[in-house]
Amino acid sequence: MHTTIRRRYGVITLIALLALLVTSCAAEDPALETTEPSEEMAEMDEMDEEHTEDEGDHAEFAFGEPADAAEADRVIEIDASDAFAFEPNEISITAGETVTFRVTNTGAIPHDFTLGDEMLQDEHEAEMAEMAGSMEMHDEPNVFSLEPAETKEMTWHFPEPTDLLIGCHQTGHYAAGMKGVVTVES
Ligand SMILES: [Cu+2]
Repeated sequence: MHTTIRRRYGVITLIALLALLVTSCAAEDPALETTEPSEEMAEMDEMDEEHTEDEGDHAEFAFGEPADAAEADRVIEIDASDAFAFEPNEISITAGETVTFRVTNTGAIPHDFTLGDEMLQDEHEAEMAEMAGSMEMHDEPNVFSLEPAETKEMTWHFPEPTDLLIGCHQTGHYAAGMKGVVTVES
């Protein structure tokens, strides 16, 4: 008798506990639904932004870093022309220098200017080929596009000797030789 009652009490207590648990969970549920997913999404948005920013500044470039124009030791004027060429197309920089590239599109068609090592240029060429015509390229710290007659500047700090290239990745331009050699010497 005693054991049956005890067991019954036990079962009732268990059911009561379960009910309590379910209700409290249910009470928390709406809160979970309303706050957490949006917080998660906000975090994901932030991560996306950070990710884009990372891709943007390439936070660690292997060849120095973007710098303020005011920090430039000198300005190098470069013309980008419809002859699919940069002029000059050989640039010499001393390690430690901060340089502003002032690039002018002297042509009648759009050009762009990408600073990077050969691997970066090749990657960018592939990216541009992939999205040709589908979307407009946006400027990055080491990349900008130039409408006809437009001039833009890029200031870069070069801490170490390295071999770099400048390139235009409008469809067919790079392959046609629209590139230049940037040598950072010790
Ligand atoms: Cu070009």
